Amino acid sequence: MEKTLLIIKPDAINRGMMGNIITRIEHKGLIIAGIKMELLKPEKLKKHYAQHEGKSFFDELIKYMSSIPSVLLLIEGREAIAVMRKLVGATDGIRAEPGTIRGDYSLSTQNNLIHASESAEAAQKEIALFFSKDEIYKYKKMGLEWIYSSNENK
Ligand code: FUP
Repeated sequence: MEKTLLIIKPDAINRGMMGNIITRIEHKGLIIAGIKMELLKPEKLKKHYAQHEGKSFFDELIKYMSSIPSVLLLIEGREAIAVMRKLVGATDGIRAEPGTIRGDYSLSTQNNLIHASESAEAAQKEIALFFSKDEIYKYKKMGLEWIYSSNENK
């Protein structure tokens, strides 16, 4: 099973979307292996968004992301990284497909509600940045036999 890192961002918290977003993830059948609220510090955010350092939107992005707490999720499932990227949709809410989280609820590139790791390498780095070992739970979730076939579950 693959793991991916999600951030429910400050705009989603302020707009009361936290529950809705978590419900979509649960209804898809993904497992929540870690969940916490954290006021993300600029230093940590600068590491997370290092690839965007120097771009015109960078300072504003760090300011917005550190303005109020976010909710961090560690999600597990078959091809969880690709599945979550699809559920999240394109970066700009205006271009994101209807049915995706951003496509349904965002009209912005910055205020786009949620982050999901873009690759296995990014997921590994981001999980290590945001979760300590004792915040990650391994448990047998009931009902997985209804989510996956017996082949897929192996
Ligand atoms: P995504 O992987 O879809 O979250 O998008 P990116 O990694 O390209 O961008 C990360 C974040 O930077 C976005 F979620 C919002 C912010 N951003 C802007 O504010 N303006 C831009 O033009 C591009 C990205």
